[in-house]
Amino acid sequence: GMCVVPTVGVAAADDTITVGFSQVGAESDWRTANTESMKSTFSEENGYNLIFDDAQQKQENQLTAIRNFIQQEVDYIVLAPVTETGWDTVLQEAKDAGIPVIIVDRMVDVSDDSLYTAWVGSNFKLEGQKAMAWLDAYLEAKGRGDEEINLVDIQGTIGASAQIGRTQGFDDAVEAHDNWTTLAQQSGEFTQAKGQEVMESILKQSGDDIDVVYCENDNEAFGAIDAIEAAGYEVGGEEGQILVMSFDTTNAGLTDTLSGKITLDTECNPLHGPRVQEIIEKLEAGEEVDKQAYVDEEMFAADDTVTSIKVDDADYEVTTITQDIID
Ligand code: GYE
Repeated sequence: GMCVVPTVGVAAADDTITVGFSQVGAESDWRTANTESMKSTFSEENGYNLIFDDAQQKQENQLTAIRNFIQQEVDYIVLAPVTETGWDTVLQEAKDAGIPVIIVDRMVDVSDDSLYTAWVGSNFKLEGQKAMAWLDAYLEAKGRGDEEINLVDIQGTIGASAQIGRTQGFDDAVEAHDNWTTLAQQSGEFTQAKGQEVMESILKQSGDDIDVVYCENDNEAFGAIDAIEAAGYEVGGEEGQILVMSFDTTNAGLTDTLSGKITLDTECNPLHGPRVQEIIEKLEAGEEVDKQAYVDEEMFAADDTVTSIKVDDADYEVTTITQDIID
């Protein structure tokens, strides 16, 4: 057979690019997948030295991490910001040190957008709009378009782009329907434990009245479903059941969609490692990069009641979940 000549595995020390990555935390399955994507992309074999910092959902920890990266004179700083505001000072420090900053996943809200080089992530408001357009079409198709519908919003971490956009999509849709009412709107911090706790207290107050629970991520949905079932209610898309909607399309989320516990799961793609790598490679080559780039995302429903929806005149397909999509 052929003799395969091994390529040299490790780049020369001088060529290694050092990346400091300030990660939000480990609050959700989405986050775990995102961390894995970043770690496997910025590996030694790929010519990188990754300094990874988990901020445990605290902005102050992220500020400390970024200042450490500056001290260590990393080549690039990558920031997944927990919330949008409060970054001006530390990003100015990075800029003064001449270190490019790439924002990933959630957004920063800064007065001067030269404080970061590029951002890549999801259009969270569009995710929310798509989900609520699906709900409208779904209830219509079930003959419930004129019924009084009571909704609960379990929000993400308050002030995070993913929360701001998804809550906006929810609020706008409720506002646009005279027969839709928000019964409760509270943060579940994007975690299963908090999602369950918040749902338990809402069920105690108004369990019998709830038609729809809009969870701003899958882990909150897992907690909410546990709480709903423990209180003796059924989850699902039929009248008399509590319809659960979610975001992220994690493996476990799609599994719950397949079983019908989640009626709609809207995708949020966590695999940003290669996208950030592409930005860094372009910058290394002296090429221009997009200031902001959105990722395309799909929607997965438990059944085929609704197969497409419209937001702002654009059409979006809704895929009916099957086992092979999860595999
Ligand atoms: O939806 C959630 C995670 O910012 C898109 O953060 C991310 C969100 C994601 O905790 O599961």
